Amino acid sequence: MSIKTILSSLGAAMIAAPAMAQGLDVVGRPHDGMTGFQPAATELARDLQWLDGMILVIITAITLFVTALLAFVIVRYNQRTNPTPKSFTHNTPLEIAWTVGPILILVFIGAFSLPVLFKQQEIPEGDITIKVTGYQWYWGYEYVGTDLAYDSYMIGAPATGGENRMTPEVEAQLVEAGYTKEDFLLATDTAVVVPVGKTVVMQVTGADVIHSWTIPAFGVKQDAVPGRLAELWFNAEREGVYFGQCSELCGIAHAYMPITVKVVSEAAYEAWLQRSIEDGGYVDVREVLTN
Ligand SMILES: [Cu+2]
Repeated sequence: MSIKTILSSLGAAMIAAPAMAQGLDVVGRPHDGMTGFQPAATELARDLQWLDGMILVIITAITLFVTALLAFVIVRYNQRTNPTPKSFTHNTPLEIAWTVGPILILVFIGAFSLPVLFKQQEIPEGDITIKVTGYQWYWGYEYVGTDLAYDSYMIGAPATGGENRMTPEVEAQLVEAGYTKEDFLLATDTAVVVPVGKTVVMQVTGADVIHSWTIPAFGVKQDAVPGRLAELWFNAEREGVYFGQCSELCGIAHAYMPITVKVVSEAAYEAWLQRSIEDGGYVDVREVLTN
């Protein structure tokens, strides 16, 4: 094969690469300089984002009310305008009002927040159960009921030949895996693969110290405590790539154990699971998406 042929086929491969880069949109990820929530990809996330908005309205109203009261008192009852203040100490109707008022507000908030909390914490029957174990500093996944188990390291972590920092080699690995340079600190070598529209139960535990598994766009977060098996659940409504990060300070490389979840069609999931079980380990999900 001539140099020219090699070069042209390399070029063709590079042009083809972005098209099949992921086969999936990156939906759930943080963006520089932004605040607020990632797009909600589950009912749970929608619920808690709505709750956040509702409580923000209440907090804003209370803050404005208290600020207005303060301003009124400063203007109306300063030493100049009110040289001889009254000297009473109690006002029963007022005290009842400022006790009952907050109680009513808290009961109102509780009436909306408790159902959301229960929905998160009452774990439904899962279509798929995945056990996740936090290690210093990576995640291990087991597809319960199958032999499939694999670890998941950040691309650029020592286990993938990196040094937890951005280098040209790490950038090349990211691109190879279908990500971009901007996905450094988020993208992992393997991913949790789940089907869209199915109830997934994650059993969460830790092997050494406490870690915490989260996907913000799913509205889920659960401490991974050694010796305990906690559970969370989600039902992702949209195919795509979702990122999370270990959320319990767990040692020196805590910042370098992110989480990647790939939500794919049911058919792609079945094909991926089958291939991975046959191969005895994680198969890149792009192989079943592009075929
Ligand atoms: Cu951690």
